Amino acid sequence: MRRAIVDLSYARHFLDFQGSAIPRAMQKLLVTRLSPDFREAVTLRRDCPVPLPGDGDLLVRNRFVGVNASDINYSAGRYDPSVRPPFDIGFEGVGEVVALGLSASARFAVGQAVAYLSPGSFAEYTVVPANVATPVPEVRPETLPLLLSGTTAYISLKHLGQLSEGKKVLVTAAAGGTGQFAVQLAKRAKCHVIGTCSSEEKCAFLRALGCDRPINHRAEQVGDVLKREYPSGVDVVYESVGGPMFDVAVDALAPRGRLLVIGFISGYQSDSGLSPVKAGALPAKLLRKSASIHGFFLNHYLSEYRAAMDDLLQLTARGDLACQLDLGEVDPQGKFVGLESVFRAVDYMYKGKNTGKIVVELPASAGSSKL
Ligand code: NAP
Ligand code: X1H
Repeated sequence: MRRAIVDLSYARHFLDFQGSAIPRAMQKLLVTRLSPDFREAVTLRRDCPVPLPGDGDLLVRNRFVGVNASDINYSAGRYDPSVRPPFDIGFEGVGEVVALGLSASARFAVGQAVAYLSPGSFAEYTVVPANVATPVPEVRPETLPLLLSGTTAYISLKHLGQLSEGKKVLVTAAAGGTGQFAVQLAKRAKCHVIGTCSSEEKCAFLRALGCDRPINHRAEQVGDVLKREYPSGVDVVYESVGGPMFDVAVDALAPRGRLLVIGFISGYQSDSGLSPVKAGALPAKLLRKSASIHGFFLNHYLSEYRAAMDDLLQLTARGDLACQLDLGEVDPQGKFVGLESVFRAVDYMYKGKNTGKIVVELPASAGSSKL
């Protein structure tokens, strides 16, 4: 059922935003059956009603949406096993406010550019609680990598990393959406940074970020490099690949080393979602080195989110933090434009093709029926 309109001025905005009416119908991606195979789980619907914002909400017209490794954990129903399809998908977006509820109008206005982390961004329009939206100076894709990928690196390293000058930090999937920030933040903490990736082009990107020792895992055995060049081990690992890479990382830990489990992307596409880690040997390995493993899930650190986002925005505004986007320019089928290209962008990520954060552009002039 459509929610009641709470305020007449807002009703006027809703009907007529800068001369162009908000459509009645829109496109969105919907999870229609649970599966880690994104194409199997997700359907593009063209005839969905544009939702109405409640009192504390914004209605955002999405212009750029972020693709995340965990979109397939979400489409597999792993986030909340009690939720049944159909449900919305997409974690984050940047766009403009086109309508809003009365109490949201204290901080926002129609036309305001916003960035947000909230479910349901793979849609032309998304209702976003005003308290999870960040006002931004303009609708630019460069804010997107900070929202989930940047804050994950920032909060996990700050709260669990215990970084200090001279520590050796290993970042896996270092040239990806979140890895790029882990590399730069560890460099800002004056650490020595080793980063894994899958190509010479990504190694060059990592060098440009300040990474001291990029390792192309297709050209060199990561475990061999670490044993040879870092015989006393690494102090901190930012680990998001899982499988054999996780075992390599555990073996590389220095005495009192810390391993942050950020993810295990190599396991997400399998039905169980479980990573083939040799967990049986872990207790002895950790005890022998007084080493620690820390799981990290951003949703459990939301109290730290606002401060992290503010700091990241300042760092990028000052030019002290690079924010690499991958809009699909080098994909043979071209840039990721339109909701239908989210499928292609997920494939691209799982083929290991991306450098930086994958972003899909949603053109302003999507054709839907007007009110
Ligand atoms: P991303 O790093 O931009 O892209 C994934 C990268 O992982 C690829 O470019 C590729 O890099 C590698 N890769 C892809 N498929 C792989 C596979 N099957 N096996 C091994 N490596 C593979 O993705 P992201 O969205 O930023 O996510 C990166 C990791 O961070 C994921 O594990 C994700 O779950 C995690 N994460 C965790 C949180 C949290 O709250 N804990 C939040 C955000 C992200 P290479 O070139 O290096 O092979
Ligand atoms: C309540 O806490 C959680 C935490 C993670 C609930 C679900 C998950 C989840 O589905 C995730 C997840 C979320 C974000 C991310 O970046 C990586 C991962 S990995 C993962 C998961 C995968 C397979 C499973 O069997 C269980 C969790």
